[in-house]
Amino acid sequence: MDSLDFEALRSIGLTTPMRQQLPSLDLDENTRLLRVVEVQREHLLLHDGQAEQRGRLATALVDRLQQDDDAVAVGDWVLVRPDGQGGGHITERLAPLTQLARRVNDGRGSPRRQVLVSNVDTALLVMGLDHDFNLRRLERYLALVRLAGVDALLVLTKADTVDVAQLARRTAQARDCLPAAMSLLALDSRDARAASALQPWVGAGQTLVLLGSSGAGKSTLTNTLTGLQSGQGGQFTGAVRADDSRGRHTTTVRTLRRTAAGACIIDTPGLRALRLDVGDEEQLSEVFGDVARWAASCRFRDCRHQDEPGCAVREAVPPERLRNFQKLLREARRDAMTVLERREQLAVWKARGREGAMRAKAKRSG
Ligand SMILES: Nc1nc2c(ncn2[C@@H]2O[C@H](COP(=O)(O)OP(=O)(O)OP(=O)(O)O)[C@@H](O)[C@H]2O)c(=O)[nH]1
Ligand SMILES: [Mg+2]
Ligand SMILES: [Zn+2]
Repeated sequence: MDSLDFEALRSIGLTTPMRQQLPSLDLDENTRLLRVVEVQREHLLLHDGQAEQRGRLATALVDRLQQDDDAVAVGDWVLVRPDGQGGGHITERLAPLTQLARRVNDGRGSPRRQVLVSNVDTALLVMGLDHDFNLRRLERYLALVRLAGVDALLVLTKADTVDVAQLARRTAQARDCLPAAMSLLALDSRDARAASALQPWVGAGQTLVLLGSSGAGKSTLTNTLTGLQSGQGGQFTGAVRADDSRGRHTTTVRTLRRTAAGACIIDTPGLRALRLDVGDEEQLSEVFGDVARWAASCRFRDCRHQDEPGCAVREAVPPERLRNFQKLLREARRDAMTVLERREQLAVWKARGREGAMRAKAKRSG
């Protein structure tokens, strides 16, 4: 491991807590540490801060992670051994410091956890000030980052397409949805000045992810930050539909790139559906601070703010916001149940397997 070039690795986002995991791992002089910059169907693209190479995941690693509903994602750090053909064999994944994940249906009716990205310092929630503007969706994204413990910032794009009054109105509406400490910017993603506005979050070695619906301007902003043009080494961007500002899902894979200022930025495809991963009431209450505050004034301590008399929350919180809170809460809890149940089920199967093996052994020796 002495052969690792830590300065180069830092330039692709290696942090001290991540580096501290290295001594506890099984390493030899052939092992390399690389960051996953893109996940493709057949292989992964990996980077060490100097050059890109391909790698394939060891089946044992995939299986082991799958047992915990986990998977290697863009932003992860992996240990790689040369495969003798210019590529690498990925044998280990370092424990991620953060993971953004959602629930997706696996086609057989049961929800599965899908890891979107790993090891990001900041999430940029990107939303257009045009028809893309949607506070309920924003609340959903806020819940996503809160559940993952990732700091976030709201970036309202297409500020150039709305008049001053609309800009002020929508900015204020968005502000009301955000936790007090969260920052908000309104900008034109195509404008080079967007890069200076984002300067506090795009320092060297920082990792950011862009999240938001298709057409919001994520790839446009990525290009402004990397200084690359669409198609000329930069991300492809695509026009939105005129009637509803919807994008056409131009970006199809998550890709990590470096910005001109030395940060790592992960551009993602617009999510068609964002179902929350496991969460609890306390985490969601941080996103809906007003609900938690008013709840203290409800007549009943266990008020669900549904039809109870003397409910202060129903009095104070806009009904569509309250409905969204309750919906997100149900979603996060329901999935928490299924994960727990699945874990228990797995433990039972394992125990049965062990008992069976023991009985077979006893039979053989008896
Ligand atoms: N006027 C204006 N146009 C913008 C702005 N941001 C993005 N656009 C345009 O909006 C369209 C969609 O932008 P993209 O960057 O491709 O959107 P995206 O979020 O990457 O979309 P997907 O890859 O489909 O998820 C493009 O035509 C951009 O030029 C902005 O701030 N102002
Ligand atoms: Mg895109
Ligand atoms: Zn209440």
